[in-house]
Amino acid sequence: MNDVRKFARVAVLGRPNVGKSTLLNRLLGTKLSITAGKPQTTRHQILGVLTEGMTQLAVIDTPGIHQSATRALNRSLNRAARAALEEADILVWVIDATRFTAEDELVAGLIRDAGKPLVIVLNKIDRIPDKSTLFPRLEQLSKDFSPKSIVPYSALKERTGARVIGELVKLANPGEFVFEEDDLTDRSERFLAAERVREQVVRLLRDELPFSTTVEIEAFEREGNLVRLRPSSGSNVTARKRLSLVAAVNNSSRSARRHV
Ligand SMILES: Nc1nc2c(ncn2[C@@H]2O[C@H](COP(=O)(O)OP(=O)(O)OP(=O)(O)O)[C@@H](O)[C@H]2O)c(=O)[nH]1
Ligand SMILES: [Mg+2]
Repeated sequence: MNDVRKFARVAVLGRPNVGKSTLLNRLLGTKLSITAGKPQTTRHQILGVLTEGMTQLAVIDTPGIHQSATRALNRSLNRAARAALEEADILVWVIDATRFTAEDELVAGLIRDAGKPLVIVLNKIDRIPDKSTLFPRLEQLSKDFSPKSIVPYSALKERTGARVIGELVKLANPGEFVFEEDDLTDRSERFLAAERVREQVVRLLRDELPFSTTVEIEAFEREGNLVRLRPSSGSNVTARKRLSLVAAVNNSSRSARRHV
């Protein structure tokens, strides 16, 4: 069996802000998806490719599934998450161990209906002082959702995603690799650069930031190891806020540039 290649599409799902993108980065061992302490940071499906020996996992980070789907942007975020769920062979449901909300219930319903192999990651356990309180939670989740496994985890504190990867490798079915073994993502450097700038903008401006802010890279030039970016931001903001947004984009591009 060890010389048979395996491939699986994995969707990372959950309500906003539970740590899905932080988990994806941990699984890949590198920063691909942007993270922030603000809900709805992830705006698109972000594919990370993880090739471990004979197994390739195409792991898709998704926007948090949420209830207030009245705005067009909100609806499109939910659509992106549902599409990933439909295409996946395996589901990873990320739950924040400190809080289970009505939005978690919403995700729970979708996951139950999908009836796909499920790994539950009970994340942020570093914030639970008495770990023994987790046992009844684990038992209840196991009873309610019959997951293949539940991994109590801290995407922030643990160095690797090895335990989660181990569970996913076990669940992958035989199949040819879809990506090259050294592929990390199907996203362009330009997209990733725009995301890094948006991450800095979200982190710097937090509540001041209009919900619909986008970042575009107008110019992307390589000079040896240096990447020169000209980012711009679009959103409906007042002149005063626009000034701080422009300043944040400029600062952000400086700090994002170091990471691209
Ligand atoms: N304490 C703690 N914080 C965490 C952990 N994992 C993630 N976080 C933090 O939780 C916040 C949200 O993390 P993200 O990875 O951006 O969450 P997300 O689920 O991708 O959020 P959306 O993209 O908005 O749906 C960030 O401030 C992370 O640093 C964890 O295990 N412990
Ligand atoms: Mg995210």
